[in-house]
Amino acid sequence: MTTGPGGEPVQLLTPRGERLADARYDGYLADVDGDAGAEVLEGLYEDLVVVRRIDAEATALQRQGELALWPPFLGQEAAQIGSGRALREDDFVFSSYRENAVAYCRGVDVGDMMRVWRGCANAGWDPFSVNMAPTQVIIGAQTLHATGYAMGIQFDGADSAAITYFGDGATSQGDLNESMVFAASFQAPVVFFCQNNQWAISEPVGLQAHVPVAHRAPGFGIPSVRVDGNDVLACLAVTREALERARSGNGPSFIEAVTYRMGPHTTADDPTRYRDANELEDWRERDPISRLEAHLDSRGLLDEGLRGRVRAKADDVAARLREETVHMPDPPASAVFEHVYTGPNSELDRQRDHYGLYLAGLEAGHGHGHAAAEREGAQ
Ligand SMILES: Cc1ncc(C[n+]2csc(CCOP(=O)(O)OP(=O)(O)O)c2C)c(N)n1
Ligand SMILES: [Mg+2]
Repeated sequence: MTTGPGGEPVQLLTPRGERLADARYDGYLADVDGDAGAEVLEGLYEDLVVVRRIDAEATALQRQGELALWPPFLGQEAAQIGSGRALREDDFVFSSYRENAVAYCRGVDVGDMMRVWRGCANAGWDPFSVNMAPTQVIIGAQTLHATGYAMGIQFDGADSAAITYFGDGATSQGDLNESMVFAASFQAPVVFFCQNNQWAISEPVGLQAHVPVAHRAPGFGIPSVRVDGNDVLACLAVTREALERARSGNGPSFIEAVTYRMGPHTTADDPTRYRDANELEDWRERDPISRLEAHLDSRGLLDEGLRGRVRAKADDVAARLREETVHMPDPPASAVFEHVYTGPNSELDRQRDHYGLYLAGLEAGHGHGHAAAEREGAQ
């Protein structure tokens, strides 16, 4: 397992914005340290601010009744932007529900991002137009899909890679452990990216992992690294290294990005019931955006021009997100029966007919749609 010099997570930007030299990872930040570095840093800053705004707007839309649910990623922006911006267009992402900032990096339209959370679609975007699979809610399942896809890349003889995102809680799932066995056995070009945000709903990570979760991967024969997940440059560098390993035929890698979920698990959760407010304050001091701002400032780059440009972009994206969400047409109720199986299925047909009768009963104004459907069903 790779860590920083004192055994702590790899850090290239301190919370005060100082850039730390690193013999191993500086080579992966040649663009950041080079002549066009200012542009790269400003791009990362814009991304962080824009995705935080997407998250805030979606949270507000849920509170206003326009979304059914939203899983905030507040505090996890650097882990997602750093890794997301390390990817190539032909790589493929398999994420959980929380990686909407990665979806932004892939070019997912912000309206499409909201489709599932408004209850309008099972998958919000076309996975093949952005090379990112639909949102996965079954904890850890996407890691199997990523490993299978990576084995496909090998069969094709291509040099792209798969990356899978999951949480600390997912590391206890069989699916992830099985994925790591396969990935190691076949040296599949897959990157396992764990966002350790310290909590699996109300369960603290310490309960299920008495040692850092990154310790587990070497037992499978997979090299791992623990990185400061609130440091966008460190996340970018370690993901670039892992992708390079995958592309050059050297197999899978495991990244544990140590970060913190500043908000609730989802908008249906109240974290004040199970966690200490002091913990939140401690992590606020490690905020990923303030850290990059401090660094930009130290390089004389954080002027009103940059702030204004970034704010205008965030305003524009948020306005588009809201506009597209509130005008999203409701699908017909019968759409829930579509795409369940690839072919006809008699049980599904029976349920569809039953539901049709129920709706017809309601429309006829009996107010007993269910009873009418039951009677029909019994005949
Ligand atoms: C197989 C499975 N078991 C349980 C759940 C319920 N569940 C939803 S989110 C969650 C916690 C996941 O925590 P973690 O992996 O740390 O991801 P995070 O939500 O913190 O990003 C659980 C147990 C589920 N969705 N799928
Ligand atoms: Mg978690």
